[in-house]
Amino acid sequence: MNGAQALIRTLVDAGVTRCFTNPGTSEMHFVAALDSVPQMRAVLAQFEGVATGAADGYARLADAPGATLLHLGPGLGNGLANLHNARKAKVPVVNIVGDHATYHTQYDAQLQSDIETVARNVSSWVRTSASTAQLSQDAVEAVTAALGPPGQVATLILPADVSWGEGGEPAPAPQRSLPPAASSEVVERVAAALRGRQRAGILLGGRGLREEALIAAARIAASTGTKLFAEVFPTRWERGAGLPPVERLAYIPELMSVQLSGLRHLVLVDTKAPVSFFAYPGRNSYLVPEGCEVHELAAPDSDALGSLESLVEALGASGAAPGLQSPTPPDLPTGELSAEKVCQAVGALLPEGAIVSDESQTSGVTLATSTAGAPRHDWLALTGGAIGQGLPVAVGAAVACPDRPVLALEADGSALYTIQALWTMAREELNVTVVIFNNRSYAILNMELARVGAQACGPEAKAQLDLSRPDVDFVKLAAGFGVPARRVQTAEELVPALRESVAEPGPHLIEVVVPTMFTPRQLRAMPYALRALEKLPRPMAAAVKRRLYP
Ligand SMILES: Cc1ncc(C[n+]2csc(CCOP(=O)(O)OP(=O)(O)O)c2C)c(N)n1
Repeated sequence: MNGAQALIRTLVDAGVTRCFTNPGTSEMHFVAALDSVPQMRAVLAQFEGVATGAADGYARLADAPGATLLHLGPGLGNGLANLHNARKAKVPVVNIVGDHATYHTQYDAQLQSDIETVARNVSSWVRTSASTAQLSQDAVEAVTAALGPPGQVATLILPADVSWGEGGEPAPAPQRSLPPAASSEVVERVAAALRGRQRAGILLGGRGLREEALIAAARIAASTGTKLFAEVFPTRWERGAGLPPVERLAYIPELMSVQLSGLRHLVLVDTKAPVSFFAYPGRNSYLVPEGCEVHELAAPDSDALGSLESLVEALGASGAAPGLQSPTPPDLPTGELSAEKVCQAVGALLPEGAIVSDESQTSGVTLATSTAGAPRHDWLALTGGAIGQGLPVAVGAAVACPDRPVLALEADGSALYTIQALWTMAREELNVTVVIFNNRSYAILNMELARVGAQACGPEAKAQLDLSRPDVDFVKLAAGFGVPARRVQTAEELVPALRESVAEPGPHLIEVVVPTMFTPRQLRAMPYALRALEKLPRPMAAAVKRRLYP
């Protein structure tokens, strides 16, 4: 065996069976070795950001590491934004990054660069493998690091001569370590806080948003009156009819402050205390209300489910019936389409067991409500704020779950960062329905422009946030990548298009040209309205918040 063959065998034995690739010359032995280990399925992406995002999406659904094969420093660099998102998602990803042969680096040839430095920003584990004999053991360590917990990005740099060298030996699979649950002291302290009749909330993130953890949290809520919250951008949130409903924290800090106001205890499960996405002049970054005590029940490196179950026991809540979401899909919309009506149609037609990759940005603000009572589904959010994640994540999710329908809800600007993902969907015949909300604008940045207090802006500034001139034609783009597509203008066109796209195998794209959710006047008024919201008494503010962000 050469190094590459032993490496792929080792990865497969360790449970890494999907590799999203964009190779070059230095990875040719890895590519050649693929046919010798058929259990490794390689999926070609036509841009590294697609490969890295797909590895993330795969890991979210498969609960196993997604792997990538990337070409030296520039290839890894092209994939960084989605590795950043994967790091924030706390999912296991193993990057195999080819490098020049060890004796070649001294010449500083064209593709020579410091790959470890590129890798370090997103990777908790980085190593350049020094020899063919050592390579498989390095791979085992990379997988071990990626698995965590928490899941993380591990980058193994593979010099070409280490890859082609003879004498490679596969290494045995790593032992998975079981994360510890919360200690009895921590559980007792949290139980005492929740028994104390003061307003309390549990903020669930990461693995706290999976079914069993949600059921445990809902028992606690039922027996103590504690409110359940989901973090703003969940990695994988199991939700819909039959599962406990959880209120997701809002992206806009003023709305999040209203959600959290009055809490005296906030219990964290696999997440951080809430902070504002950005800093705004004169505003708090840390959003835990004053006087609220924060308790960490389960840190990301510990067992979220086990910790919640210990808390259930400590509270004597095992017999409490968890509140469950009833099936209440919205009615089908009619007439001329708006973003809100598209969200309504998605909620009305979402099939049982769907996976939703949500990068709909401003057009999707009503999705939380419109899909809350839809049949059970998984929700995958943009975890690290680096846009261009939604389509690649949908690719990875569909590779992990070929029998489940995947919906990628995409804002136009975000979709264009990694639009090549459509080609991988077509080539792999993935069951993905892409819905493009084409508002021909970076609409959210118009809102941010108003919020950061930037001075009244002129045409040059406005042009930076406008995606028209020329209008992007997503139907033609999709056709070019081999994905059947159509543009719809009315609900009567959208409804059958959605039904058919989900029912037919393979990928489909539906483009909907929608007005932006907020008019320029509403945007200008927003900072004042939000400031006024904060000055209202809590019950009134909560009522307004429910109207704005149900
Ligand atoms: C990698 C990266 N580059 C740039 C940004 C800044 N950014 C945030 S939102 C946004 C525009 C989003 O526009 P679109 O996806 O069309 O959604 P809309 O706001 O119109 O709903 C941009 C450019 C980012 N978050 N990540």
